[in-house]
Amino acid sequence: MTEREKYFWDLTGYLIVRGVLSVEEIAEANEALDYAKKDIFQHEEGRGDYTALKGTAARWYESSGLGEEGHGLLTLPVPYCEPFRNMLVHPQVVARLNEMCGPGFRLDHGPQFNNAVKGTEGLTLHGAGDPHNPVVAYRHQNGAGHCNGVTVTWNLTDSPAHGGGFVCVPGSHKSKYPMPGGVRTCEDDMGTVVQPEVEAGDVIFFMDGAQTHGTHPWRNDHERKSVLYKYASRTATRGGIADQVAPPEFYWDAEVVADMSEEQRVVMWGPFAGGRQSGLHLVCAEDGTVQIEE
Ligand SMILES: O=C(O)CCC(=O)C(=O)O
Repeated sequence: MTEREKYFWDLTGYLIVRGVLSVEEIAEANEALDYAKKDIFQHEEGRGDYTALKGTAARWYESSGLGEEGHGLLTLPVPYCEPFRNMLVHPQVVARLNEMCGPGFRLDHGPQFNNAVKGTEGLTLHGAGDPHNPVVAYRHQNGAGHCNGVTVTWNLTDSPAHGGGFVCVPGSHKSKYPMPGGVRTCEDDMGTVVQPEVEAGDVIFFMDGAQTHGTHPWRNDHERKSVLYKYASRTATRGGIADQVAPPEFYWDAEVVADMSEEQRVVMWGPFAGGRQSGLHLVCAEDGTVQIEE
């Protein structure tokens, strides 16, 4: 990662690396996506009520390989899985993730295939520590930055200016104040929202969760084909099977937690960030007792 890249990444919360894939590699990946598209999930109804993001229902393909489906872009039949396995540990990604979220980074979930046709709706903006979320926050100390959650987007078709697709609010990973509603819905974005112009073969890194980001409706005649890899630093958990291994009886031997109080059990959950029980935590009440809060 060059000094210029570090500057841009730290300042804005995202980074574009141009021309990572060759014409042949782009063609191979697109062929594999055309194969995978038979399993594309099409929402029945559009999600958004917001004029600025309205469109036909979103189309995507979630493919962690760890989820209930048990399949994904990484487990497509050979040779279709190969482009996505190569992207997973591509040298251009490894070099930068070692700086961005530290040695030992790992794939937390994905890769997710974001597919859109002309008129496909957008996605409301999210992230930016709103509310503050240490699991994916950005921080820096002693000359180095660190972000627990980094998404790497491989663009396999062009996203021209004003054509929609990935958008973000540069600098929002350091914002001290809540995101105004008009920014979230893009109806009054105060000029803060940027849709980076990218070409097939370009890669976008962004601070997923730390930076405000989302999707503008797709306005291009050609399809959008983006594949998103959701990385995390070694000890951060966001998705995957973390919620399945986190319950106290699983994470510890059952007899260790068998006779514990509910409060004691709360601290015996293994680490994970999303899902049903993630909000449970302990607080000290004014009367000095320890209580459970959601
Ligand atoms: O690439 C995009 O359209 C944005 C994806 C997004 O919002 C996300 O991955 O959380």
